[in-house]
Amino acid sequence: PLRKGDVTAEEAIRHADHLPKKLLIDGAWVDAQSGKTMPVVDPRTEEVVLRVAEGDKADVDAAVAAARKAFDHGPWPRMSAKERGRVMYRLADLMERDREELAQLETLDNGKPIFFSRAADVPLSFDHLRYYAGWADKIQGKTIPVDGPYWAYTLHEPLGVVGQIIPWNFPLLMAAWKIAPALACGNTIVLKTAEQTPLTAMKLGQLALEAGLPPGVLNIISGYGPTAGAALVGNPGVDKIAFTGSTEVGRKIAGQVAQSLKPCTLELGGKSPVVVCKDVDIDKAVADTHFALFFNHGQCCAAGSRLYVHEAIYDEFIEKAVKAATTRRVGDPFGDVDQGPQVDQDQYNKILEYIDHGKNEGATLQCGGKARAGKGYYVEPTVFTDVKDSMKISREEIFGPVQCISKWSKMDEDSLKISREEIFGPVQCISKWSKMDEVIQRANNNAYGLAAGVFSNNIDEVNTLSRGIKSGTVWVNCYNLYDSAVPFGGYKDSGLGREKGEYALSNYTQVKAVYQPLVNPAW
Ligand code: TXE
Repeated sequence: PLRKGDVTAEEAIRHADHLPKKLLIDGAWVDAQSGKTMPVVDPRTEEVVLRVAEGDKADVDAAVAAARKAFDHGPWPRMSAKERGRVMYRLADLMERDREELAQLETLDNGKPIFFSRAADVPLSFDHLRYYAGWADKIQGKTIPVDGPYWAYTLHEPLGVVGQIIPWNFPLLMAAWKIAPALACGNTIVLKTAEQTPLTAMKLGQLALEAGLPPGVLNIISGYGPTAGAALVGNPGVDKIAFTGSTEVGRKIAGQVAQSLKPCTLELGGKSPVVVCKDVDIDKAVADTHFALFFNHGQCCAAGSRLYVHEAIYDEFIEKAVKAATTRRVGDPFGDVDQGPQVDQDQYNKILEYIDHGKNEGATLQCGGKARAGKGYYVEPTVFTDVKDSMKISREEIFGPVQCISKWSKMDEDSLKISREEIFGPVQCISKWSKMDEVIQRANNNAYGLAAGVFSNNIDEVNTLSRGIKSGTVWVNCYNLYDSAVPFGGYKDSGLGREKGEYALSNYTQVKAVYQPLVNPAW
């Protein structure tokens, strides 16, 4: 728990000063071959706090060569699976040991409140390492009975060198989601961090070396997308690409890797619908749906960004949702706040443009709707109501603290006497259940399909909605749970494949079938 004022940005900057600020290639921290560096901007002040190496194609090629050597000749894919697991457990322990430093670096880099870095990002990250450390010695094939005097078995072998590209919204956690399953399966890695947030991955790289990860197994490149990122995707020495980021870039990457038939997993954007039925505890539903959207300042791919509230509770719900938004404490993320600045100028501008669209398209602005005066990328918590599905703010990912609420209604099946009471005669009552279908249709009438929320105390509604909505995750009467053991990924334009849980192991292994005679024919 946060003790107000118990940490300052200066302390975090001191931690950052001790980071290598270089590229991790083949177990050593090196400058970019070009000698170039790039700025790390503090989103609270818009000022450059330090500079880190800016890797590009030459550095990516060197990192891929190091990862190739580590895979083809190094101990990592060859050591006992238990030992691989032990190294990963050690890394998790070291992350836990340095959890406070990691949390401060994350808040400095990204702008998220220190409370959330401490309570969510960092512990979820080392939990992820531990979860997959446990899998390392449980990745196994099958024995298969076959026709004739033979038997067959399968080996689940690592893919080789994997290229992983991550975004800035959960920098350490996204690094953990990517590297943990890949390491457990025996692959070697080139990880490209987001240009906005390179710091916690540098600390992670230091800890990986301290944990005994052999050189070249985890290489980390800070750099920009069109240079370093594109070079990684295009490098023929990379056997698989895993990407988290925008749908636009994901599509580009999918096109590029299709040519080389490289496997690829993509975790992309979202516009997740949340359906609130009329029988809910309104206060709890308001609190949960507020968290669904405003968590991490709306910078969540799974943010509950289209809220459909039943007409019977719409007015009361809005009144309470607006109160929740207006009482949100926005300010310096090293203080006791709920919301810090957005990550950078681009995101800040993008969100403000969407807010203008909302106003111009006729949604009702209930609160917020502008930037906070002064320095820093702060955006006021904003609530739009009467949002129509055709509006841009309802169709596209805003990725900011902008809640969009619309009304839906379910035909009240119980309203007619013949429907409520026992007739006990030859009278068949057929009613149209169209409104529930309608809200499902509205929820699905969007290009994305990452996550969804359902708030209801009626089991039929819960089942109908959670099966009807096309998304990779459905949270029922809760939101934003991310257990390491549970798969996560998207339908439709939200991506390809699943991360987390047992499912992610198949992203980092390939299956080899081996046939053998049952008896030696020479006998
Ligand atoms: O994403 P990009 P941006 C969404 C969100 C956000 C929007 C833009 O809506 O507002 O995307 O954010 C690397 N080849 N999400 O511009 O560009 C880049 O360096 C290879 C949702 O930050 O996709 C970074 O490491 N890599 C999302 C990563 O891709 C390239 C999280 C993400 O950057 C590349 C972030 C290229 N040509 C944004 N171009 C989520 N799913 O959680 C960029 N990159």
